Amino acid sequence: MYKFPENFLWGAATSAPQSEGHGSKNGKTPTTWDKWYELSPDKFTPNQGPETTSNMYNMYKEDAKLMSDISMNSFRTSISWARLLPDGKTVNEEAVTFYREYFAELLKNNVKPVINLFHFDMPWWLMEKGGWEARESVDAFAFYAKTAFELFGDQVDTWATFNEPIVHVECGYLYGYHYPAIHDFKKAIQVGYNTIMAHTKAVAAYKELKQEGKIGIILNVSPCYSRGETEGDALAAKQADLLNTKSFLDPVVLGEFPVELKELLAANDLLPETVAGDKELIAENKVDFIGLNYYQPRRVQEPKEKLVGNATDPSDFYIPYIWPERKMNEYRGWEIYPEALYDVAIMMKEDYGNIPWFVSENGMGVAQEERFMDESGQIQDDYRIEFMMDHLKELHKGIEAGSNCFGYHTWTFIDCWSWLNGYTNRYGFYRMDLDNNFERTLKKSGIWFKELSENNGFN
Ligand code: BGP
Repeated sequence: MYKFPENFLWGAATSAPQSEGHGSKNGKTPTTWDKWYELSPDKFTPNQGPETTSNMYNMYKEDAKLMSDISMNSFRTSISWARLLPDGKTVNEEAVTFYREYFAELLKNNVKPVINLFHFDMPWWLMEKGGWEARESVDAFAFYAKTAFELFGDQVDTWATFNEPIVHVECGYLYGYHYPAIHDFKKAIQVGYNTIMAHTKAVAAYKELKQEGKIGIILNVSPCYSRGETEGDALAAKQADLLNTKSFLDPVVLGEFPVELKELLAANDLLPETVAGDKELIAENKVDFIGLNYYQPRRVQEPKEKLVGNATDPSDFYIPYIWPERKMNEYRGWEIYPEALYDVAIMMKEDYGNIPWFVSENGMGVAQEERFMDESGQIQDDYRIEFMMDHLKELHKGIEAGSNCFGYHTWTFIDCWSWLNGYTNRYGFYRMDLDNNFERTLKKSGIWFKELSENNGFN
């Protein structure tokens, strides 16, 4: 029997931009996603923009009941900044009513809300001022965070500032998957730094309010595995770890950036601009907990060509490595490697002071999932049950070894919309039928998850 600690959080995660829908109504102003879809629809899956998603804006009452039906005791979503503060300053009362009723409904169904503030959805008004490149965004975010704490702090006691901040850094400023889709390593580093400062000031605002609760951040970090054949491979893994993992985990948990990261950036003329007092703020405002999203490992090897001059891309430090023994999720194209969850658990214990943490996203995306539907209309997603079991076994091993993990959230509750992929990859415990009024139908994995949560473990 794999038993988990008492009061373990069993649930699922989503985000406002991927689940609420009702995108341009009730006072919400556009985000970069709305605008980008309007300006360049060709970048997106045809006719699958961010306007409707899973329609939770209108269906949250029945959805809270569906969560309770499968014994989810917790649920993470985010607040839409552009809905709550359409111009960055004025509170939208309709948004306040919506979120208060939404959170009340969760609580009524014994589902603890874990609320995140930013899930890739930069308000357009702020993007026009430079987005995360502009220092102004740091204080704008801190104001938004403080407003949210004051408005919902009596309902929410577990807050996260950002979801996977490295994604808006890499995808927006290096790899072209998020707006503004440019390629500029120096700007990417500045965006990452400003994001950490925005996070830090939000944590400071939370602590000043002295609310009874805790605040953290959701990161997608895992140990970097190297091809491991040469000294160059080992160095590549070390640098990948510095740039992707330690660059976020160290300041938020330990209160300072790693010296080696600063040296690496300085040597390549990539150091960001800072403001006097930043260092002290980071040192004083450490998080209470960490959420870690884990889907697949990062495997790297040394670049084929040696760096000449300053780095213009992370590939000057490391390039991806395809492990010949890898097992693939053939329905999504991502590697499946549950063992990394054990390694993550040990990393949190040994390198990060055994800070409380939870798995804030883990899941298996499947394209064209209807092919697994049985005659009764239920998706027989045994592959997803196996995926969760394999990951939970590794997590359990990490907890047995003393890692301070307090929960496991899957991605996701109901099939949802995803960025450039639209509705292609399905992850939910409930199938969503876009052709039939967003009808939700329980999958086999939802039944399994109910038992898992009720037994606080599995055999
Ligand atoms: C995570 C994001 C989510 C979600 C998930 C699945 O990185 O936090 O927002 O999209 O990945 O990814 P995808 O929908 O691309 O399969």
